[in-house]
Amino acid sequence: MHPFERPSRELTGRLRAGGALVVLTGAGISAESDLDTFRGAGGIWEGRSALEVATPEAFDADPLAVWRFYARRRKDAAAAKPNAGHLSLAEIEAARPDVLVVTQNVDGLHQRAGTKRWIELHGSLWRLRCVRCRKEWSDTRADLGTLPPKCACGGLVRPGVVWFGESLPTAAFAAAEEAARRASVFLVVGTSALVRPAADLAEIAQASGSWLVEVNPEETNLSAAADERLVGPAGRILPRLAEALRASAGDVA
Ligand code: BV8
Ligand code: ZN
Repeated sequence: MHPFERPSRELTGRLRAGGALVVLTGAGISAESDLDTFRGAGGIWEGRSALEVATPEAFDADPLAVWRFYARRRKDAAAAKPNAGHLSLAEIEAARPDVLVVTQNVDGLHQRAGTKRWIELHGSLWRLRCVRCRKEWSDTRADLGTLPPKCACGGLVRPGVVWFGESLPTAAFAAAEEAARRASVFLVVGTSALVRPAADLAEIAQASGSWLVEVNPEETNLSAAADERLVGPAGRILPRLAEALRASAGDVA
């Protein structure tokens, strides 16, 4: 299987035949919106271990330090704009009945790009949860003011994200797994595919007959298993996929 920059006939053919498309996205799709990835050079985790800021133990030990890390990410995500990668996925979804975006990202950029059918496997920066009364709510303010925020019940509030060692939301993961089993094409965009069980969805999809396509400028530990690799940034590759699907649908390009 050679790395290409243009979608193969197998890929466009399956989608033209009305096959279900599931897209698993990671931090790489938001890189061109100037949001740092986790593990690349200059990545979010660089200079600190994820275990210092993205585990329940880290939060228990120093809620303020963890909140400072997430407050920074909220500000960056609020200032970020969806890029051509996010927008192309929303365009593909608008033209087809059966598209689902399953994201590991917590930045909310898919929703801001117009994607309607999405699953957030790792929660969202824009959800908060009280550690005492367990209430969970949405809060889209870029700046929360005093940190750490407090619930009306007086309890400490934490970011509504899934930390390492915490289970993924059961219903969300079950729905993602079900969609992976049904997918005719499973597109993996901008993820190092290291974090599990999210990364397992690719194997589940391929084992159920999906055509597994990776969109990434780098090799990952999924690259060898992929049926097709589209090598390049999502902001360049995904508009090409949208264009190939428009052309094949007979639209005037
Ligand atoms: C759990 C929080 C267990 C929010 C995150 C086996 C099974 C289950 C669990 C495990 C397992 N083995 C190990 C585990 C534990 C752990 C895990 O996977 N560890 C790994 C690191 C070894 N998993 C967990 O703890 C999970 N929980 O399973 O609990 C359990 C079971 C039962 C009962 C109780 C407990 C929870 C995992 C979720 C952790 N939370 N984030 C936040 O702060 O964001 S994970 C974190 O990594 C982010 O959410 C991120 O989405 C995720 C994955 O990172 P990527 O998105 O892939 O980003 P990365 O930087 O790594 O890669 C970027 C890629 O983009 C690169 O490939 C790059 O080349 C590419 N790129 C760059 N530019 C572009 C581009 N691509 C396209 N275009 C570009 N322009
Ligand atoms: Zn509370």
